[in-house]
Amino acid sequence: MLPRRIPLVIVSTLAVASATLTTSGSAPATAGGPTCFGAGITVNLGLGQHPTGQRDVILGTAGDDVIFAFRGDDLICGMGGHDTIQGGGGDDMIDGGTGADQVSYGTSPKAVTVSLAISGPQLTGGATGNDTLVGFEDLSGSPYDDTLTGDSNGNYIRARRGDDTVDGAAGQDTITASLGTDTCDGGPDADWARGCEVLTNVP
Ligand SMILES: [Ca+2]
Ligand SMILES: [Ca+2]
Ligand SMILES: [Ca+2]
Repeated sequence: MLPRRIPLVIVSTLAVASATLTTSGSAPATAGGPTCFGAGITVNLGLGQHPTGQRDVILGTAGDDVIFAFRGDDLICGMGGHDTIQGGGGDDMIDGGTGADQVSYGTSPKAVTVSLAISGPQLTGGATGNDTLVGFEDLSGSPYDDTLTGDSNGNYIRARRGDDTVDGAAGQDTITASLGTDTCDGGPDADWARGCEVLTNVP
């Protein structure tokens, strides 16, 4: 666990509004992705602050954060560590940062359609808004009938309940499905899947 002086370094760097976000012990935010620059941090998890139902600009810590942003068009930076992030309602811009990060739609009230291969805004369906996802390796769906797609990297995709359609795309993917009739395609490379009723491209 890094000391809490780290966020103080981040805040001073943000004021510069440079193209990279560098902190001691943490790599820059993902190139080309959403950044926390210019908008002003409203929720600094390193300072013990909590997201609200309004528009938040959320800065994670260098450790493993679990972030739920509630409603509002949030800007969320997971930063270092293996983060699990739920944008909630609203049009969110979410950057997992470094580490194996998971974007989750676990509390979505409706089914979602999400692809990690789309770098720009994507209409995720239901009440979860038009989200922009950057820097995520792992994807977790809703309890409903989701369509979940990975990218060219090795992804961990959790379909959860519902009749889900999952496509891992390239990379060595891990797919898990739960109750419902799930259709899973591992895509190229050696993938692993569990709980899929219809399974293709998985050895
Ligand atoms: Ca991270
Ligand atoms: Ca599901
Ligand atoms: Ca993949």
